Amino acid sequence: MQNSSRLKIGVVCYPTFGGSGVVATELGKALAETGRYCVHFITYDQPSRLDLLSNSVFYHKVDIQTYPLFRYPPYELALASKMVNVVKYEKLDLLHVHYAIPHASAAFMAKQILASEGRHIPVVTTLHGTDITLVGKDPSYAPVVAFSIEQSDIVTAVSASLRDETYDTFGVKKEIHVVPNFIDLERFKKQKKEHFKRAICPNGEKLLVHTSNFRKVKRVDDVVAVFERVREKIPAKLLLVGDGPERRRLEQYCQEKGLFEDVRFLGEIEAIEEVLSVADVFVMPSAKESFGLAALEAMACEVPVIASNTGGLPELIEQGISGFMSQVEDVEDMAKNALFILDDANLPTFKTQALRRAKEFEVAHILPQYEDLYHLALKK
Ligand code: GMT
Repeated sequence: MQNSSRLKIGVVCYPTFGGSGVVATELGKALAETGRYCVHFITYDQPSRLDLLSNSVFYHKVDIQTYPLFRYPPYELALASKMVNVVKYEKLDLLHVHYAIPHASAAFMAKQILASEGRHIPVVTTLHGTDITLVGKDPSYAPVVAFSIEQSDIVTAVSASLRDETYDTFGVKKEIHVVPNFIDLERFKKQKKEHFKRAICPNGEKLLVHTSNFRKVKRVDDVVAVFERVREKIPAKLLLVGDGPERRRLEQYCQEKGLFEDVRFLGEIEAIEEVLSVADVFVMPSAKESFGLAALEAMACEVPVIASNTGGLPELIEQGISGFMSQVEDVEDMAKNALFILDDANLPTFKTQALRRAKEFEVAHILPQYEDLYHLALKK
């Protein structure tokens, strides 16, 4: 298909490691791969998973001018100006912004500026979680978040739980479409990594894995608490992947508790599927989780999940089938369930079920849902 006949989508997201940026980047890449879209990423840095630029994937950097007068450089204004510029010069058909703060409000401003010049640009906003459940509901942002949700042409949320929380928190009337997170099963699949497994678990220990950005909401302490209880009963190791504010304190805790032989902190890893390929159980005890993309990535690599019963996790994990969920903080129950899964008599079935469930979220099933919504937005 000629570039001129492809739909041109501007994608705005946070480029850092983190669920919303990953979803936005993978969605953009998948859209471009269909041959029906040109995708223009508009961000302050090249998104971490945007490794491939082609004649249908482009990256536009938001330039932020600082000035000694500014204590806080006005990023939202720079972003809105960049959106205006890219829409005009790349002749975009639609903007898809991921994360309400500040992307949806910047998109509103860009839309108004373009309208004043006689150019209409529909805006699709995807809500991911922390933009609503943690940061967005704070009174210092809430009126702007509510307004920009109402003003978007189409709004999506990554789970029914997040949709309902958005209605409850902001009282918005706008229809919110649920489009769950998705997975590329070509990339996320169990790989043969026996040598890696032997290096970590030389005596056939069971391997628990957690990946996150180590923010408080992830409750990484509970991961370690679950692991300690599991290790009391069976030989086990724990891999903690990622980095963030809680990491240093936890590393210290593991040193003090003499856990350092069995708990390894791997930091940020690009090829996360290689680590997941050797895992037996994935642990996600978050206080809040609007969907739980990291759990889906684990399941696609045949890893059952021990999680908290919060947010959108019950929409992903089937209790007692592809994993188990417990009340937030209930590390005793999580450890009991982990031991049940790790029993050799149960583990193979849980692994099979985790993969079966993950297949329901394959990108090929979810992409058309976004495409239908784009076409709806274009009619507005
Ligand atoms: O929680 C994270 O690790 C990052 C966070 C974000 O804001 O990027 O992820 C949120 O969006 C993901 C993609 O839609 C969801 O899978 C995560 O569940 C969600 N995180 C929370 O709700 C805490």
